[in-house]
Amino acid sequence: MIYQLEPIAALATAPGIGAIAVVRVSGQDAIELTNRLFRGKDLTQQASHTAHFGTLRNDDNSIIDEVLVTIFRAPKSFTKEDVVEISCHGSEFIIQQILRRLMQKGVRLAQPGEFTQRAFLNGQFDLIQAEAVADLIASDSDASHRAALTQLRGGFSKQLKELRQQLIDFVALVELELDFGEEDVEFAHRDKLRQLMLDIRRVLHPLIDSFSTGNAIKNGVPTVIVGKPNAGKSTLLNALLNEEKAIVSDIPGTTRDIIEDELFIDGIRFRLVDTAGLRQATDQIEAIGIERTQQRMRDATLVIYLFDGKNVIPSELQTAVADVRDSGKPYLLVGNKLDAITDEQRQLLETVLGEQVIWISATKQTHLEELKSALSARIRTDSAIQTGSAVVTNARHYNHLTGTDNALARAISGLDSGVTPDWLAMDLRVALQHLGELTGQITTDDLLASIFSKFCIGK
Ligand SMILES: Nc1nc2c(ncn2[C@@H]2O[C@H](COP(=O)(O)OP(=O)(O)OP(=O)(O)O)[C@@H](O)[C@H]2O)c(=O)[nH]1
Ligand SMILES: [Mg+2]
Repeated sequence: MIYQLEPIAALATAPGIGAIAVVRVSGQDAIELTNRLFRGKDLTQQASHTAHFGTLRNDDNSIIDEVLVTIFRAPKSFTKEDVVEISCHGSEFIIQQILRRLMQKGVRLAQPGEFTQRAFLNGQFDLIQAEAVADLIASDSDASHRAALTQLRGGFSKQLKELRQQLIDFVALVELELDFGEEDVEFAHRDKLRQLMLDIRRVLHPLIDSFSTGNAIKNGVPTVIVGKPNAGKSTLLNALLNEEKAIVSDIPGTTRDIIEDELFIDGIRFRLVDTAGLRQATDQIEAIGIERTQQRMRDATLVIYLFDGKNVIPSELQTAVADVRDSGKPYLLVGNKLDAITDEQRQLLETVLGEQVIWISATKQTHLEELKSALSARIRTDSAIQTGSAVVTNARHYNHLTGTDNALARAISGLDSGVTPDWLAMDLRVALQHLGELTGQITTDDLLASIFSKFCIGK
């Protein structure tokens, strides 16, 4: 069922001066109302998906602009309503005049995200896809663009919708059992139900796991540079960023606070964090700095452990590296000051450490490209990014995915311990609620308002 709501209009292109701007009108009588301002062909008589040159006029017949009007007839449009796109000259004044004239004819200004909301309500796509539209517009890196595009194309929602439908069928059977009360009947085949729940959880888990990657794609991979004082962490940060962001000196303990900036490598955004060197603090401020370093290390997705290849005690280094390894975080071991050491020293350290070291010179900027490739390789080995499969980037999705998973886990353990149908039905209903809210089959006005208000006007 397609609904045509009252006509709305907004500038669909970015505000400001441009060669062309597009004003979009959507809703009941959008074509007829636009036609009242238009001199050219009679738009109401034209086929869908056709463009027409003409002028837009004031009531006194004076010209506002020469325009190209494209018409889309319901349901073959973005909103599935009648839509008119008016391409005019990109002047602020012209755009305001056109919108003003449309208002005079009974069109109202669109709210942020209202076009997309209508598209959603008319079943153009589900909620996950609608949210992907917002992500797509906001995407500013190759990886976030790809993640949004995968979701827009249907991503994981189609599969989840199908599984939800199967689960609904089971819940109906379980609830039928409740109607029979005391009689000991079982309409819902327990083994099949169990299998279905396991299947759903199998779909959920990679999605839930992908959230940390998804979040990293969207907001940048938190990458922390740690190491002893004077290892050259700040020099490395500056070299990677190509600017003198952090203070460098030969005094150990120079950096005391967190310094952070973004770096794009192969289309992935890294959030590089320089930290205070790790050692026994000599004063209170340094102690706070070191505590912050440790916090950042816990929050990081990737750790660069940097050590000074020249001033190093091998056994100490071994212990420090073991600590990093024990933290369980993915890390890169980077040896600095390659310019100041001999090949023998380098080999000795490699033997002691027994793992791969990326050797660089931060001051001379040698092997920085190797380090960058290693960083991007570490993130790209994540299969989700590599295969372009669906990645969860949205906290709302993540919450409902985990909510579904927890409810199903409870239902399964309930099945195993032989709970009564009413308990089972309760957990299943919670799972269905989460799944429904995830794909937008269950919505509330508040939820929709909060999602679509994050869009910009004209979307
Ligand atoms: N020879 C040589 N010296 C370097 C290199 N990288 C850094 N240094 C020097 O090492 C000293 C310490 O550098 P920083 O970048 O301040 O070291 P840091 O790890 O940030 O030190 P803290 O902030 O005190 O923890 C400075 O004198 C740098 O010039 C390098 O590749 N080769
Ligand atoms: Mg420093």
